[in-house]
Amino acid sequence: GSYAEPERLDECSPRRGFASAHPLVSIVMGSDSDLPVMKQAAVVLDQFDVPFELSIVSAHRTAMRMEEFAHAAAGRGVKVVIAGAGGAAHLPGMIASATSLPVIGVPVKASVLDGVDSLYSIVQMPRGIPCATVGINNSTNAALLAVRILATYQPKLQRALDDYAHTLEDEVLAKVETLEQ
Ligand code: RP5
Repeated sequence: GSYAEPERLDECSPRRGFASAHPLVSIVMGSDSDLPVMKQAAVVLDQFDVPFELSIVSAHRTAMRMEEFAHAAAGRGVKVVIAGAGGAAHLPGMIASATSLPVIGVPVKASVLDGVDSLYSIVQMPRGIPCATVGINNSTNAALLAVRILATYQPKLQRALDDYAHTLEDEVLAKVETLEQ
């Protein structure tokens, strides 16, 4: 498609690569410097077998591309957008203003302000334009939230999320057991 990934992204490609023909989730980020944080979302979606795409869309440096991306996303079959950005992190909110799809913003720790600037930029949306916000650098939770949204109409994802929750629980209980021995 027109949002093919730049070459450098290939280096940390998870199992199936970054560009599904029919992505349900679109992961975008303001710069390839966000990739070390945002690739974790790709890994999680891959684990849940959710088709996704991943690319760079900058609100400031590629404003027209961002508009085009946001307007076209729903028509291409995308159900959820995950947008990561750092600093003056306008990307998630601006995408949310140009699509009615759910948008999940990931504040990336990118500047001397330690990501608090990114968090505030994403979380403080004006009334009427919602943008879900996860913790600083927590693209794992963005992906899991996207899976939860898709699970509202895909029962197999609901079951996979239940299994995932049990795995987390088992991991903690195993640690408790080790401590108590
Ligand atoms: C934002 O500015 C990006 O999302 C990135 O987090 C930050 C720095 O970008 P680079 O200058 O490294 O490209 O737009």
